[in-house]
Amino acid sequence: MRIITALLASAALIGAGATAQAEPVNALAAPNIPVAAVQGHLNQLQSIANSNGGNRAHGRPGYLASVNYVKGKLDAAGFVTKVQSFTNGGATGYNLIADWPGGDPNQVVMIGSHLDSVTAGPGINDNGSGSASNLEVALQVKATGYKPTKHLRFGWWGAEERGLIGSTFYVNSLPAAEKSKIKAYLNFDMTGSPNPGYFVYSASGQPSGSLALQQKLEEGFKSLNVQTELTSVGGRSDHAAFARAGIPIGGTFTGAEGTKTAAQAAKWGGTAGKAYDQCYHRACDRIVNINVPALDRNADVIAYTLWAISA
Ligand code: DPN
Ligand code: ZN
Repeated sequence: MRIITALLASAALIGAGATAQAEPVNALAAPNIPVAAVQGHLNQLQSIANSNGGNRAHGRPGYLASVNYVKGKLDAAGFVTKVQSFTNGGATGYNLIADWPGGDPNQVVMIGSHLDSVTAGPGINDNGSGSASNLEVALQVKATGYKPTKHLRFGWWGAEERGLIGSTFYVNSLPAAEKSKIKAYLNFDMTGSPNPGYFVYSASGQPSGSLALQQKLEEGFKSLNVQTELTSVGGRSDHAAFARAGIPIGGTFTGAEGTKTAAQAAKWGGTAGKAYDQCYHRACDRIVNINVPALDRNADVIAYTLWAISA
């Protein structure tokens, strides 16, 4: 679905008699993220799990193969990538960090997702969904020739499922001066739940600056005519380490083991009384465990928000 708010806004300005000027590139609308491309990345993650014992878990070969898949796409697009290793539970884990060259190095906007699955299954919704979406958003930065004012950085975290290990390691590894350059961190963990809710992380109790991120994410859904609810994800995902460091955070979520209410089914469709994701942390978290419209809308909202806060 194409987000045209910014284009309509500029057309309205011209119509109101403002001097027509060439719009700066940065004011152009964020791209519509092609959901078929996101699904293509998910298919690759599924096949990586299939050929590596059925999962992409920390310390298992399917995890490193996942890192290498994402890294290969980013390298080919011109990102500067780094693999950061750490040890957890006697096994080596990896974070993948990708910087888009350019932008103000003192104003870093970061988006991230965990790339590991649990050992029980391939982790396609949890969290192939956020990982594949962020990957395609990154590739669209290149494809659209976007030249953000701020510096863009993407992170794919290891060992989230073992207690937010990779993201915590990354934040702790940054000197104070580097931490203070990160002006925003957006987290995408489970964005294609099969019985989806449309949740935006609540800024309440989060570092100052988080409310503006919450509102941008809400605005993105609003432009798609999708109603949202706020959710307090607390310390359940990789934004937590950034929040502890005082960095403004935000994110979206389509639900895990929680049950969809009747009111939610009325506004979002799907099945009341059933979990948002019945395959949460199970072997059945496969390609068929993805709601494609939810995946599509969230990917578009990721791009909408990233463009809006980095222009
Ligand atoms: N952190 C997620 C997991 O990997 O299991 C689940 C989750 C995401 C829960 C976001 C709440 C909010
Ligand atoms: Zn999980």
